[in-house]
Amino acid sequence: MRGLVSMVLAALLIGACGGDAEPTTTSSAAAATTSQPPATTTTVATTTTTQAPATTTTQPVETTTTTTSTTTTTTVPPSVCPLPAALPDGTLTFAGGSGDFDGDGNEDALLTYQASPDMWRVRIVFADGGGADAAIVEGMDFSPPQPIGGHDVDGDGADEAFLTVGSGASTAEIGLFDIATCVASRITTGGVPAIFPVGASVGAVSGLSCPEAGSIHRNFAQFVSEDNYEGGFEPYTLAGAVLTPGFGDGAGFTADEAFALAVLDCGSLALP
Ligand SMILES: [Ca+2]
Ligand SMILES: [Ca+2]
Repeated sequence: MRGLVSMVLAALLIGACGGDAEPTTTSSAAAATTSQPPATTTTVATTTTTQAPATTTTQPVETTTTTTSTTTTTTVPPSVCPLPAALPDGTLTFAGGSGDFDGDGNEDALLTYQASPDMWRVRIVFADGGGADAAIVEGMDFSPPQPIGGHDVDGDGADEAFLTVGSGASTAEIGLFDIATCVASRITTGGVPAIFPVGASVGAVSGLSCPEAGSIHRNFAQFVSEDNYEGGFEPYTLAGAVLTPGFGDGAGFTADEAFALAVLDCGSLALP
């Protein structure tokens, strides 16, 4: 009996072990097959999307290069005033004045010349070629007009032209020209050409000063008694080619103070 029971137990044990071994082999084979396909699909998708944006960024750069080349073409034509006719040989000419009359930063030449026995003219020759030319109304031949130079009276960046337009016994008379768009115009006040005498005689003293940008002062003093002069200044404001007088002030001067007024005091300008 005991021998039969142990034989049955042994047979049962062998049967149990053989049944357990088979399921293990099937589950490992199935897991390996499912993990492979997803890995292949994701790699293809990523490579296709990164290439498309790269192509779109290259095109706008090419369009900007075309616009820059068009801007360079506009700087080529310069605006130059026509150069007045050359002066005939032997023309009586006074040269030596200069200033920046068109405000381009370059010194231009200022000269006066006798156009006919009773007519003098002023000429500006710009540094970049071209010029402006105008008649001097005084036109006297015994005291020829002479160039002084340029000073920016109204502070617009371009000099006004100063020249002598005549002379008294002991004074020089100064006239001014405004130069705008290739044209020189005599600066006027009260509808007539402005004239500023500079000098001193025994009884009277007069001068011209440019104390600040935008104004010009006529200074004057008259003899009253020994070492006693009375005078003052009259300010003018320049707009275009017109000087408008403002409110001046009076003062008493000693003889030394009065004679110190008898100068041209506008920047670096000096009487010829
Ligand atoms: Ca100039
Ligand atoms: Ca000016």
